[in-house]
Amino acid sequence: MTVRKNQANLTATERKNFVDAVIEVKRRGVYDEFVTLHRTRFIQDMDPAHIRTGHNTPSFLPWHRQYLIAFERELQKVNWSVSIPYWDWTTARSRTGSPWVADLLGGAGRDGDQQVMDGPFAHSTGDWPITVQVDTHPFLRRTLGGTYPLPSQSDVDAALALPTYDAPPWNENAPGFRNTLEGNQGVWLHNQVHIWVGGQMGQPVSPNDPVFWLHHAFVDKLWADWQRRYPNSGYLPTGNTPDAVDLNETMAPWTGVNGVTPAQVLDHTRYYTYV
Ligand SMILES: [Cu+2]
Repeated sequence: MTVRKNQANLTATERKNFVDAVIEVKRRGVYDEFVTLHRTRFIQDMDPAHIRTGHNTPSFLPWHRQYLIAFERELQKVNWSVSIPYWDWTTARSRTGSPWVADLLGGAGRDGDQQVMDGPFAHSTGDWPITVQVDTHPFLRRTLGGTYPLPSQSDVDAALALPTYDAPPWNENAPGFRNTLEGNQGVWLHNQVHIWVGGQMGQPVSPNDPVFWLHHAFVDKLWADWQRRYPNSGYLPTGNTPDAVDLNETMAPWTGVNGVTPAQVLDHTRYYTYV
């Protein structure tokens, strides 16, 4: 059984195993397929010609849950004991503490070009060339900080207090839990964390930074917390919604016979648990 842990509680061995597995998935060429998938999805989600399935839409949470499950499977092909840790940014708020340490993700980028200079994903290691990108920089970039701080526990509590999953118009203007957690309503939550990390994390190619997985694992955990708090509030919409993925509709790119619907991933304990 896969158990996802708070990154702050990983042992030195667990940190090393996670980092080694991420680098091996990159070496196999599979990591960059995940980056490309996210970029393609993100760009299509901004295009009115496509039904959104990953961003600014109800399936934001189940889409990313499935995306993390698929990535975690790749890590476990390398080392069965590895899972995706989560970064609780309501408590781990320092620019220099874990996960921004040399034996996990490395730290902030340097002044000027924002290049990450330490840790396993520094360009100088040779293990982390950025090939799926929006600019010409071949190195991982981060700022860690900026105009606005990381979201706080009270920001999270305000989102968790909303008992309705989502509502019309099912987009970035919708009231409800999903859009508030995504960070389009009121305080920026999930979106603000992308902006705070900066560099590639602020772009459609955000999975280039391995912190993407730790951030989205925490967002996924918050959804799981919300699901436990409101057992009678299910995923919405449930049917006949032309501009959104309904409960039993597949989410691109997981379509066809082996497609994945929101309904199939609502119970995360079929795949992993959080401690
Ligand atoms: Cu995200």
